[in-house]
Amino acid sequence: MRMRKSVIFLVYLLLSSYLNVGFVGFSKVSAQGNLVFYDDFNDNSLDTAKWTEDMAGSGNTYSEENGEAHFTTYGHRTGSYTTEHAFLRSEIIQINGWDSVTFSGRWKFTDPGTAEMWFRVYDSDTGNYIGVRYISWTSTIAYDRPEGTVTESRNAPKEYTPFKLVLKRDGFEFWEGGELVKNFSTVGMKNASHFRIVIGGWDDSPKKSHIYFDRMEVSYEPNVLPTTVSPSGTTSETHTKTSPEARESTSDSTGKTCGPGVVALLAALIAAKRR
Ligand SMILES: [Ca+2]
Ligand SMILES: [Ca+2]
Repeated sequence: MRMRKSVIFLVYLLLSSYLNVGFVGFSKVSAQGNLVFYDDFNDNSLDTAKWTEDMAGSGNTYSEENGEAHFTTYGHRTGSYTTEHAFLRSEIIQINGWDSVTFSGRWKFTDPGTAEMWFRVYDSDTGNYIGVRYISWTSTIAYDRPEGTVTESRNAPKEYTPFKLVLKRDGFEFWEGGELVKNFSTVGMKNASHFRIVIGGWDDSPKKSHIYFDRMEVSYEPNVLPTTVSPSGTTSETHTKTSPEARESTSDSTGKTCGPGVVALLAALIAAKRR
């Protein structure tokens, strides 16, 4: 009878030991970024909590239809985008303690020829911005940053193409069609925490152009580096950023805390046998 109780207790120990391992296994750190802004434009009505229309000059319009954001631009030969454009300006997107921020979406410029298609990210506190513009009449792409604009030869996508702009503390990357197109250094946005994005375009020639955006998304990777103060008083970072794989192996090694449990189980078994 005493032996049976011991066996039941051992089974209990065994089960709790395995359950413990199971729970440790589930506590892996997510490798996903944190989504802070999203619009798929699918309800064919502008979400005015997320966007403000900014139209200048007759013939410049925005419409949300067919599940996409559609801009029509038309110019009046003023020579300045400030008086002829079709933009959507986002709400302020607040992100504190970021390691990187990713601004992504899909875009197309179905009749490039006389307009500029814009994607721009502002730091609303300083007015600094980074962004990408397709200047269709010269078949160039312009990368804007506080340190100056750089242009290169590149054609705007006529079919929907995914793009993203990844902001880091010391630069930004422009990706299109899943490929890294450009990598820039810039420190003008490194302290930004209130972001505003601008999508749309402008045209100087009296000809209608059509620009489309869809599935706009903003997500970020948090800066999770813990800091400690050493005896000398200097602050140092104790951890380098871990990859998902490294986190997993850390988690697995934590899982091995079941080791002492198994040892205790064996000791209890031996003790029970002796009885
Ligand atoms: Ca909508
Ligand atoms: Ca859509």
